[in-house]
Amino acid sequence: MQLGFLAAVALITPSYALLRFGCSQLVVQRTDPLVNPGMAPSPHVHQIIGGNSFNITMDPKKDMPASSTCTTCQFAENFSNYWTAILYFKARNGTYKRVPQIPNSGFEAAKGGMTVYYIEDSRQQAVKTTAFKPGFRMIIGNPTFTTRAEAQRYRQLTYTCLKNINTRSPETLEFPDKPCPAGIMVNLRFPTCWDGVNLDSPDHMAHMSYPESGTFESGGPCPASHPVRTAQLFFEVIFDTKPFNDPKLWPEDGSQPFVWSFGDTLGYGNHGDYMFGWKGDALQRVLDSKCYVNCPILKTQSFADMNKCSQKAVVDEDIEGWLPALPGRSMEREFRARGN
Ligand SMILES: *[C@@H]1O[C@H](CO)[C@@H](O)[C@H](O)[C@H]1NC(C)=O
Ligand SMILES: *[C@@H]1O[C@H](CO)[C@@H](O)[C@H](O)[C@H]1NC(C)=O
Ligand SMILES: CC(=O)N[C@H]1CO[C@H](CO)[C@@H](O)[C@@H]1O
Repeated sequence: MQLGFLAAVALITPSYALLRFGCSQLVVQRTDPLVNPGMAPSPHVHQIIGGNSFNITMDPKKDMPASSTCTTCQFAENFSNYWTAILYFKARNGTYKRVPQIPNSGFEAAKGGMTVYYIEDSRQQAVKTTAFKPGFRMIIGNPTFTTRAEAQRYRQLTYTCLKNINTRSPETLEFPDKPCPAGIMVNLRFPTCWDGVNLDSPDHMAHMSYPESGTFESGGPCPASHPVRTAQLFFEVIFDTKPFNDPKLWPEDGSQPFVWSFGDTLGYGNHGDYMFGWKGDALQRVLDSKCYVNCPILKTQSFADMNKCSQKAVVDEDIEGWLPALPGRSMEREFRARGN
């Protein structure tokens, strides 16, 4: 969705809620309190955004928002955490370099990070959109996936090859196979049907479901097992691949040179994590008030204040230099297409 498009429709005041806000990077390191609680380093590098109470262990029974003192997101004082893996460029000589991140159009002054959306279904107005509850968390995607068929199980985890910062299509399930003039945007849309009971589940996914038929966008109904309709959580993450676009830097075998921090050179292991941190019923009130892009009931902070909020990495290792192997991985464990 383009900012120009949003700005144009904002004038006609739609009757559904859509929050869109930029978040700077909080910390980039090998931790993952959902999949590997207590582990530092965890198996692969993540970039984390949001409230600064983020920690290697996060007890859902504790009120995490209350212990944050700042957030890297534009809407101040609401302290959810959001994270994804990061991308590396693999040089012909076998070394890896972290691909820098750039903010979205409209959020140019933010420090890397990502754009976060909470989108209410625009078609089924008769069905109430329920906000996530304190203690709620979820994951979408699976870093062990190596085939297209596997990737298709989690719809809507995609890549956009940016011709310019506003390019929004086409979306592909695998990494773009040609240099992208303005970078690669990673799109992560989370499922929108909740079982209404569990704030989490052993795989961090089973308490959520995609619509029974169709998609969220087409107004597909939620299945009986997961009857509660939530807002669609959606991340856009832009990796600045421009410094690596010279064909002379690309692999001689014609493959593309980018690799996720967990060793995936195809893109099928794309995944994202969410830990709800809105205070009390703040998100429900936002949805009920049909806030559209701008949300006067929320306090907005400046880019300078967002950028100021950061955390010192607890894992002390080089993730930025030209590295002989991906942090936490040996080169042998990097995987390529099965049967390719
Ligand atoms: C993380 O948790 C540890 C142990 O409870 C605590 O000492 C530390 O202050 C926490 N860090 C942050 C940023 O809250
Ligand atoms: C490997 O290649 C990169 C990119 O061409 C270069 O910057 C780096 O210095 C090289 N490293 C070694 C050890 O040759
Ligand atoms: C800490 C906190 O909850 N901050 C704000 C989050 O957003 C709501 C708006 O819905 C505010 O009322 C809170 O003060």
